[in-house]
Amino acid sequence: GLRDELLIQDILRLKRDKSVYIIAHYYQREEIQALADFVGDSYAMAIAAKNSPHDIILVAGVDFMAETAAVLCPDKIVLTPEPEATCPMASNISVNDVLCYKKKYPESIVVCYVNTPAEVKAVSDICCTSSNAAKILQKLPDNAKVFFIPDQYLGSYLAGKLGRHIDVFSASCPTHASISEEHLLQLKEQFPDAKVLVHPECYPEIVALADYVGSTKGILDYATQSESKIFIIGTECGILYSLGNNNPDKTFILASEELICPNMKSITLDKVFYSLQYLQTRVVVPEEIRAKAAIALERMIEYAS
Ligand code: CIZ
Ligand code: SF4
Repeated sequence: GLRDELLIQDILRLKRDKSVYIIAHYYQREEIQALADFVGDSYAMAIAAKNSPHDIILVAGVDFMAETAAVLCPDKIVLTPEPEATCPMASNISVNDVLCYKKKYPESIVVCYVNTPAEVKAVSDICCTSSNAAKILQKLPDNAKVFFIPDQYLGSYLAGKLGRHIDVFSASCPTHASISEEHLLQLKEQFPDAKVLVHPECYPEIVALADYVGSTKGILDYATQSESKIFIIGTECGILYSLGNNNPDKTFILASEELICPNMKSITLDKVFYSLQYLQTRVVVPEEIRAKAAIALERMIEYAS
């Protein structure tokens, strides 16, 4: 409505006046993605933060994304419009979980999904995102004992795909868990021409029904390159904005009506406005943790490129 229009104008003015670079995730609300300087997955967001043209970065995403920017850019000011936008999967793993495993298997390699707190990255060997996990795992020695944290479904999907044993932690994403096999089968029957594109955070029985399994970026690229005109999408609904923008002639159907991440959606225009107005809330990672987490993240960037 009109109020949003005015708010967007105010945000764009503040962003320009204060030279703030806004980075948003594909799962953000449409209006937030529309006003961002950069939209991407968490890997691309990390690179964008490193290459930010401004010294103040506002991260529209959940806490681990803002922390990642703070870890990689110690000389920049990183803001979050909503410090309580957390990720339940990331919050489910602790430093102690990793240290216990390491104690048992000191020679193991701990691969942490980007969905982890900075202090967990700090005790991990290498970080990965869903767009580069397979590539990174393939570069590890064949005989290495690998502990993949925290997403059990992404971990076991990768183990199957790469044909290697991987120990996995037992957390998962409640949003991606909303897709039921029964409903997906119904949709496939209703739309027989549709290609099914799903995120590896989904349950294995959902992944098994997919034509393509991949990250948000992977899903976007697949949809754009595909000859097909209709797709069933198994990831958070925010992706529909970029899918639709890039493919105005194609139809996208969500695999569940509950593919809404409440934490991602807790970032609103109002909160972005206040964040820019008061340059709050600043995300600070204690230097001792930051320096160690940076090693895992920089290693990811090196191995993924
Ligand atoms: O890595 C990310 O950005 C997430 C959370 C999902 C994806 O597949 O891109
Ligand atoms: Fe975490 Fe799932 Fe939300 Fe992604 S969609 S931020 S994994 S809860």
